[in-house]
Amino acid sequence: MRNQNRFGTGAGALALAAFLACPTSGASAQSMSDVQRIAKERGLSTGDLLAAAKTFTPSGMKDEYIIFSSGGHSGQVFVIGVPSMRMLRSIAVFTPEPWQGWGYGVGNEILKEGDVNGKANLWGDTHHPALSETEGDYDGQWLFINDKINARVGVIDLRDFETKQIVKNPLTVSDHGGTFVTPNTEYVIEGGQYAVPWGADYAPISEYKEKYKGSVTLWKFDRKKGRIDKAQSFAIELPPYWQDLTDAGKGVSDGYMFLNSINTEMATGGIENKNPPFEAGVSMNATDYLHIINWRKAEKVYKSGKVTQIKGFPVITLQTAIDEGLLYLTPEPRSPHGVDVAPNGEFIVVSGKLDPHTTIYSFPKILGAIKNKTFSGKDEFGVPVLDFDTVVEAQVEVGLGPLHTQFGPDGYAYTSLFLDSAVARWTMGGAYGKGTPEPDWTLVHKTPVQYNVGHIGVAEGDTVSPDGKYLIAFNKWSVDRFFPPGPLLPQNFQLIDISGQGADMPVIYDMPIGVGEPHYAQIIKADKLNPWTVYPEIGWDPQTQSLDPWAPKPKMERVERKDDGTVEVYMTAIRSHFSPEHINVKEGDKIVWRITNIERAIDATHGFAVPQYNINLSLEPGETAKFEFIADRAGVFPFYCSEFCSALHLEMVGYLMVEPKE
Ligand code: K7E
Ligand code: CUA
Repeated sequence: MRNQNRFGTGAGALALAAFLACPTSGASAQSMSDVQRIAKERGLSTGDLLAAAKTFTPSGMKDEYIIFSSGGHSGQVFVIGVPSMRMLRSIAVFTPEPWQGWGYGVGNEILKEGDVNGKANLWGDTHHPALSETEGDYDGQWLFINDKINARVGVIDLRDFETKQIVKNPLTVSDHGGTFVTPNTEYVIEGGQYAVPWGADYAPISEYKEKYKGSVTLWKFDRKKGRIDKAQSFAIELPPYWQDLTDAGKGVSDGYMFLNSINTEMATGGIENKNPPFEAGVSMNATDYLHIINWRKAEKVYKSGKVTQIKGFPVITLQTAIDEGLLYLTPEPRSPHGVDVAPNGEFIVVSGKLDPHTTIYSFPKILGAIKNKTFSGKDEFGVPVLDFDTVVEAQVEVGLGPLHTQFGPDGYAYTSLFLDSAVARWTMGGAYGKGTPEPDWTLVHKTPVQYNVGHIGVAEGDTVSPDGKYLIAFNKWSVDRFFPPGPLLPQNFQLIDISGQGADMPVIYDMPIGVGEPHYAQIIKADKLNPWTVYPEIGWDPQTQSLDPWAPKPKMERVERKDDGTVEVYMTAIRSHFSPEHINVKEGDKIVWRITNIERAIDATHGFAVPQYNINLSLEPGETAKFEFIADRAGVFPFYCSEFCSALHLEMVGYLMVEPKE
């Protein structure tokens, strides 16, 4: 297995010799013979050495690309550098995370926005991150991420890589077709998944067709506020097919969006009653439906007021969507996973998991079929079905279990093959960009990966201008690739060099992910990101991204007892002390504690941890935080800085003294 990604000696070795002949670390004499000796000792091929040369990133050298990866069950987002595949940080979103203090004193209100019917749900099943776009290209400003289990969307500000908002979908219980953005981030799209009655209210499953609903929600994004504006958001009712992935049109298809579905059978399972299990029930039809939605028209319909309020949320009903001509269906190979719009927006690629082809739809042909009413019929709910042969441009046999497609800059498309455990490269030659040397619509090469690849990500590969260069296979199983840390094995991100043409696309790095199962990730050019390294001013509140007038500053440190008995603490933190250091309160007091990190040095982060009260903050340079608690336990509680900020870090401490009532 291990040898399949190796390639021979020759030109590669020469290039490598030149690369390695130049010592970078000032170490003593280094020569090619040392390289050869070590390679021999470790059993490395020339291909391995070349892969190392392409990925090894010496200390201080920065990565060219940044991955924003879903954190899977961790409910977070992972930030990883490419090509080094070094994990840079996780971003806490749906799950409390103590290093960042998320849910332990900071971010508590934002986590609370994610409560479901008043109940905390402190994990997320994150699947699809979406970077904000301007004219269909990543602009490096915002990041959105869905939580499939509870139909929630998180909003992350890429100035400080922190979560600013969580919205809970009021209509549906689970989402999968999110998050995807429209080309100018007008809307964040959140498609549902498993059909339920509105709001997940009860209705017997025997009333599935009447009471269970499909839907897609368009969350309006307000760039100025950096928040989803719920008051300008709306949803569209869809048939109770399980809508799956989504993509927004761009270029020629700007204004449209496309959604897959996986249960047009409307199977309701029940293996215990001798019904076909869901797995078989939802795969009986030869085809499912690709949903084609004119979202600009939907926006007009919503703005004109032709909506029904359901669960306090405006919904364009299925009947209105049909009457207004904003929803069409067309057959697609059954049980598809990805729907991916090519860079110029002309082609839409769908893969049915049980069909070895990718199916390529032509957007101009779709428009023509809508205009000419070239329907092959209507579905049960009266939605017009566009004739398949009229709207399909091509089908390419790529291999077994095709899932997701991404695009390169040169007319290549890439599709993950779950069953083949491979990534297929095929041509849309001449369809956009420079065009490949191979003829149109041809499978060019398959690179084996280990194992069971789900999504793939090409650098900027879902934008109007893909960079190519790198592709990452997000593999579900790692089996024998790493030391087994018990029976629960990590997932495996495999980096593939796609800068070559034809069959030249070797795997060059493996990165285990042992903290949840990431699904999708987007890969952005690092120079498009412009994060702060310290907060702009001392006393900055990251939740509002503005100066907090209440933030404690030097010489303003104090403890105040208010008339209502509330105790307010105004504290500063700097290497290597807190001020004040004694906090005396009485049992039962309500404490409002404000603390500012008054450092201006990069990386001078302080922690703030209080034992027995479940409090831990992370205070980055300039940051202020406010947290509240009832001092309901009498005693002596040494609080300390939980970040190793300085040599005297152990001395960065103080005492919270809670005097008993009597
Ligand atoms: Cu797992 Cu996009 Cu949720 Cu495919 S999805 S792998
Ligand atoms: Cu501040 Cu440790």
